[in-house]
Amino acid sequence: MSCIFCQIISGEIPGEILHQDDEVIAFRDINPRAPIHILIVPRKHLAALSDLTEEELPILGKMAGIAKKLAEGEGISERGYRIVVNCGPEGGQLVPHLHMHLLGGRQLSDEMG
Ligand code: DGP
Repeated sequence: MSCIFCQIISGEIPGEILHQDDEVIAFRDINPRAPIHILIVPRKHLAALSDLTEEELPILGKMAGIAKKLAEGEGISERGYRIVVNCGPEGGQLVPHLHMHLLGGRQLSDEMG
């Protein structure tokens, strides 16, 4: 199994896990770009947003709901935060396993790219 996120999901390599259920797990990013930087990841190996079928799309809503709850738990709901899904090479996706970034805890740049 070579996918780094699949290895974290299986427990083969450690991650600071903040949420897990039957479909999704969330853990802190190893290279945080903000004081709070959490990755929300489906357990199923889905490569990228562009690969999702119509049937798989609802996982994104579930991931966003978990991001919302994690932001509440981290105490950044009022201040605000950003969720980001990078897709493919030009989208800056380095890990080919669908994931959502939750970033917050500082004023984020208004640059979107
Ligand atoms: P992206 O560029 O959207 O594919 O972001 C991938 C993120 O994954 C990046 O911010 C760093 C993070 N990451 C890579 N390897 C590991 C790891 O082994 N553990 C954790 N916790 N995060 C990782």
